[in-house]
Amino acid sequence: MNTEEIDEWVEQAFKADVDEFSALIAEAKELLAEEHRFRNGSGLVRIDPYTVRSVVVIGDIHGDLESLVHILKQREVATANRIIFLGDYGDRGEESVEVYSVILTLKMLAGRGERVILLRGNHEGPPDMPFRPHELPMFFVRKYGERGEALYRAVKELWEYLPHAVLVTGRYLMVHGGVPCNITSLGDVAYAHETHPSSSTFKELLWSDPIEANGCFESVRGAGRMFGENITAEVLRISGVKTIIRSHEPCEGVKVQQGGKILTLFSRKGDFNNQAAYLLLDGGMLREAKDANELAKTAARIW
Ligand SMILES: [Mn+2]
Repeated sequence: MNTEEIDEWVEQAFKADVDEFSALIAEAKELLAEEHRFRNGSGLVRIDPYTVRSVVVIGDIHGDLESLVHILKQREVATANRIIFLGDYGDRGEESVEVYSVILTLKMLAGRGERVILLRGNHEGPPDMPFRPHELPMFFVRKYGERGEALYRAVKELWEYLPHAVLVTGRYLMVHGGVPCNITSLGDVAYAHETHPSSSTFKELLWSDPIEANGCFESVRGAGRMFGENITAEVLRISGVKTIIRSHEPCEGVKVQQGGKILTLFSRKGDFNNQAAYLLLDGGMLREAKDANELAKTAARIW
């Protein structure tokens, strides 16, 4: 992809009629469903750091089309072997509908093989995990009238096929929210969507936040938990990785917590922050496992 192509996707995102948008969502859903079957229903995507040369990680977008387009136009993003989004595509930003259009276009053009990975955030959760603000349905109706409701329903169906974690073997574990307080294996992460709601693992992956303490605490969000450094250390051990990369909390692009075990990455500019960032993992960042302090230093900031 080059900048002219991306400009065309944006133009199309603004002018797409209902039928065009509906076709895009249907095609993307088919591709995502196929990838989901290929993983045997697992919500965990595995990346081998020895066969992949470069990985770009992008945090919450929340309807910030300008930041998304800025990131996609960077040469290192266009040439990356994998582009991973950490979830939360719509809501908050006025251009949520257009963000969906661009992201799904990117997904379709990348084709099979999980080159573009769209993780599930708490704003793409199952029907029994309500969240707010949720303006996406309103944005669809504002733009497309009554038929916008059907587009929104189609997008919601697509969420069911999104994976919710990425493991870069021996290096990094990526999720939207945080790590669960009571897991014994990576299989618990991989099939968290299937054990939901009898287990809270899925909710914690999508909702939780780190805290500078030990233990597990009730979250002020009313969903998920606050997880301490000892919990993170145990999940790192189970996963065989060094660092958790997540999004979910607004920050000035990046934030390091728990002695470098946690990197928070935020890729939208808006209500709570003036700076956004994305992360390029290549060379030594893939050859060796780096902690969040080292990752934060290389993160590319967007002003
Ligand atoms: Mn979130």
